[in-house]
Amino acid sequence: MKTERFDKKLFKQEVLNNLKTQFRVELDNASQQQIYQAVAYALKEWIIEDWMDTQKTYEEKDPKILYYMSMEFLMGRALGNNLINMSMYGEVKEALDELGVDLNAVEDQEPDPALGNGGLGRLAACFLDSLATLGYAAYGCGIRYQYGMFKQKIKDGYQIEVPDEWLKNGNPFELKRPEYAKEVRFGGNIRTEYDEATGRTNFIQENYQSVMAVPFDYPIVGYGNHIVNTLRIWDAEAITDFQLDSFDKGEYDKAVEQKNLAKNIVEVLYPNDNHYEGKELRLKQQYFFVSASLQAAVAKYKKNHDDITKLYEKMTIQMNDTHPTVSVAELMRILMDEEGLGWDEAWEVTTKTCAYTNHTIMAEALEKWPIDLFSKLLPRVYQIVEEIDRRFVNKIREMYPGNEEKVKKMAILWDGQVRMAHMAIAAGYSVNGVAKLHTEILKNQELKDFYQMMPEKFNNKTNGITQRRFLMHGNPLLADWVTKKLGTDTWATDLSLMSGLKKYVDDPKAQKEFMDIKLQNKKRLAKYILEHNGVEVDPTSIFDVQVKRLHEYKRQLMNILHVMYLYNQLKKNPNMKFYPRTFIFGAKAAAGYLRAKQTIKLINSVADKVNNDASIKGKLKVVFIEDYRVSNAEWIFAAADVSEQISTASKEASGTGNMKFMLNGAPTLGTMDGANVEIVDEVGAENAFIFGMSSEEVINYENNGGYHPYEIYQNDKDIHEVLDQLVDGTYANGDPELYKDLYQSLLFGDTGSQADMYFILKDFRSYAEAQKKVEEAYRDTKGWAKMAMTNTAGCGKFSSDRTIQEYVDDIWHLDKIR
Ligand code: 26W
Repeated sequence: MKTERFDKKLFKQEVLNNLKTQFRVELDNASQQQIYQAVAYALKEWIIEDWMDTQKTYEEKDPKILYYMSMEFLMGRALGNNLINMSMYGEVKEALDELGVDLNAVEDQEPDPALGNGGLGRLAACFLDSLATLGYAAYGCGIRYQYGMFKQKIKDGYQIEVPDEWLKNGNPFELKRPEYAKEVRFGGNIRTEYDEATGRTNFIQENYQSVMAVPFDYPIVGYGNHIVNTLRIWDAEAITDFQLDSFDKGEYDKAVEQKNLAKNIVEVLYPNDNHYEGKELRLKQQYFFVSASLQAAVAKYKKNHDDITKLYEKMTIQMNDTHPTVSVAELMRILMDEEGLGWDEAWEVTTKTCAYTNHTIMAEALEKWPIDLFSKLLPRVYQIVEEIDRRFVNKIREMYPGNEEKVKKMAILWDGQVRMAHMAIAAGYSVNGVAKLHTEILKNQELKDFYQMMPEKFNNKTNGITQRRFLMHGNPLLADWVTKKLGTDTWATDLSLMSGLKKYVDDPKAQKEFMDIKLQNKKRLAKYILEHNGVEVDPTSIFDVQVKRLHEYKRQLMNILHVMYLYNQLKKNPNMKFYPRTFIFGAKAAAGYLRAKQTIKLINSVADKVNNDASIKGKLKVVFIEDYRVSNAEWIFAAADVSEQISTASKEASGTGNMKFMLNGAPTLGTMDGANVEIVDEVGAENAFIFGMSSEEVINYENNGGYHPYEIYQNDKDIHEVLDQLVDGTYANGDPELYKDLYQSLLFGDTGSQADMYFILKDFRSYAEAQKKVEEAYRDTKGWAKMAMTNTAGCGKFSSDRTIQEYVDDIWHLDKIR
């Protein structure tokens, strides 16, 4: 079907054909959704050819394969991205224009595949894009959740969670692969049996329940290279070799249980970000996709190789945070129980195969499974964990004789829990953080003991983002401008070329062009906001944006308190010097995270009041964008003037939104946290607005105490006023209770937690000052243009292509395919 060159006539024909064969409609009476499906299926025909060729090449060349194991892949829409990566976007747009169809409207019909929460899931998606683009053989391995990240509705200012039925209309891009289905077993007991013939002990799982894991493959299209990799996500089906109407009660119960297990296991993505809840179903999900993926990977290896002890030469496993770290024990199980290796051999293979990435230092994010639960659900795997722990503890004692403190701090099994990170570090051949500062904190604080014991394992891989989605697709005007200025479009695969823009930062004509594009993008977003929020915003005001998951450490609360402070000033002094400002928020709160939800309500209440107060003449607007997700994020980044990256220093491992803003020409207003530090390294402190405590200062307070927010409240009358407004009904229709918890948390803390744990009051003044500097800088039109352009020009380092190349060079050692 595919011709080397795009054939417009053929493409149009296919779209029309698909409408007929799929829906029995002509173009004229097809719905937008039907047209989307028809276009996507037409595109798939082109992709399939490359997909098959790629897989054939892999078969022939036998490269080492990466398995990127992740509970989350926050992919975002595929249609536009695939068109861009296949260099077909313009031509398909033209073809559709000729049919009287608007490609943008068609793209808008695709549900956002949102099989992820936030940073970690979106990073996985960017990595897949870069792996295919750079020509490395890789599988993403995950779960095909029936419901992805919930859709957020705002009602009366409150967040309402609505199920995300992303598969409702089917998914044109996916391919079911029942031929690769794998059985996954849970529970029961382990019977040991001595095998005279082999002289080995066999471990036999009995009375277990099982599900069939059935993979669905998604094409991951590389940019401009005809390479198509695979995201393999697993669905669950019941194994019922008995009848549901069986008269045998035991069989009947079991059949029903297994049906329920299959249904429940892939039902929904846990919407928690950075917060662990010891839910049994979550552990089931983890083992389910890990076991299926590893069984498939080992089977694939064995098809072409005889020596299982050389497995690590042909595959490597990257564990995306602790969520898939049961991989370590499961690989041991497969190697020993199914492939017949002894412990030492299996351990050697496993420890040369598995590597671990840490994405957070938040204590509440650490996964520690109760031993009870773990051992009941995964009896054989647990035996293996026990043995891994026993040997690891021996090693600790060997290295630190008599130092039981070390054992307590580092053992895998401790205090009735399985500490997943400890197992990953003990077994992994690489342990990496996701930004320089984060890795240093891991080495010197959080994982200090492990670092001292095994320093060779630790390394940093600063995160990155794909410029294909976040510039080419999200900001086509700027993308074209960059190409014109650089005289080449090869920045698409080599973002370091952006530094070539530096020579234009003082050029008045280039400055004007750049800021005109920003204005166009702000108008596009203003239109979206009007349509979705009913709020009119001024595209010439400063668009000051904070979009990310809602979490206390990210300090959206500090941002909105500062807005309240500005509003107080404006009210008292309506003629004060004030550059019009639009504060834009977008954030989902985990469904059970009350304080986060109160913060959303507060933002919306402030928005309500401020936006409707005629006395401030529209100088200040606040917008909460409903249902922040990958698709609207692309527009938001493109339209931002200011990038709010204001986490308490040391808490944000890296951040990746910060890089997307930078790419799109928005300077960072932030703390010296995560990758902000490296952004400042690249652009220079004069092209960012940095404020607040350093990570050392924060950690010092945390370790030694001495922080008293109440004193700040007493001594700073502006802060005092703002905090009092939380409990005097100003933003709560007179209800003093509504924000009482927020107020209390800042001044008094609650049981078990410090007051103002994230140092909002401590950093407030320096934040307000930095905000003042933003305003001054923005008044200087030329200076601002220069600063914005310097950010775009300086973003080269933050391509996920660079990140992936570093993983390949230092950790994975993959073979490049051409
Ligand atoms: C078990 C609950 C849970 C769920 C998600 C714990 C932890 C997570 C993730 C690790 C949270 C996450 O997305 N972390 C983010 O990872 C990004 C990619 O490395 C970083 O840029 C962010 O700073 C980090 O918060």
